Amino acid sequence: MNLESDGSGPHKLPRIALCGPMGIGKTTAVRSLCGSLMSSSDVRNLDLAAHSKELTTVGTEFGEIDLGGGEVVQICGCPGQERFSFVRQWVLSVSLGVFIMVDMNAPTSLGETLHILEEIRQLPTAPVALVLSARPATTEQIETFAQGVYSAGYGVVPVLEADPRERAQLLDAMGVLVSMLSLQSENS
Ligand SMILES: Nc1nc2c(ncn2[C@@H]2O[C@H](COP(=O)(O)OP(=O)(O)OP(=O)(O)O)[C@@H](O)[C@H]2O)c(=O)[nH]1
Ligand SMILES: [Mg+2]
Repeated sequence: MNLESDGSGPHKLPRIALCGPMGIGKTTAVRSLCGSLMSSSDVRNLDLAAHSKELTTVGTEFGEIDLGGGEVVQICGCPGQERFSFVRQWVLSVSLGVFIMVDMNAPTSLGETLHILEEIRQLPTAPVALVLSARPATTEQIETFAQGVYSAGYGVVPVLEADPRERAQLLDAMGVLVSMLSLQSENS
């Protein structure tokens, strides 16, 4: 497997972005995957109306993981608050792949996902996108969600399930994304 980097990372590593709403577990996932090998940009959360958690991400956070066979990727967590959407848009523009993390139980999840897919579609070089169902969801919920994405005109976007606290589940999802990227680079 040989992923082509877009050359924009500090070490020219292929970059994979995590985005999704406040509190879905982006920082948690970067920490699960990268442990202490990460830079964080969390500060005290002053928007307790949006989410009651203590900390929130206001910049970007970066970590690295070795997927084996010498394949190292950079993971980049975005801030979830919509006032930092410009940060997300920048991260998406310099990433090869993106996980859109969602809670299928939230009524806003489809709209938020379509919004991010539209941002991705507007980019000159769009990253490969996958949806990560980050909270327990039924098969029916996942199918309805995937159908909603398809009906909105964004094609077949794979929906995978992973708990942001579970490294093994995240690595499985990462493996699927890396396979998709490899296929894309073979076909281009
Ligand atoms: N129940 C549950 N809680 C989770 C899960 N993943 C993360 N959490 C908790 O949810 C909270 C939010 O986690 P963060 O990782 O800070 O969320 P974030 O997406 O980075 O949020 P912002 O940076 O504010 O956009 C933390 O207290 C986590 O412990 C999960 O899968 N299930
Ligand atoms: Mg965060």
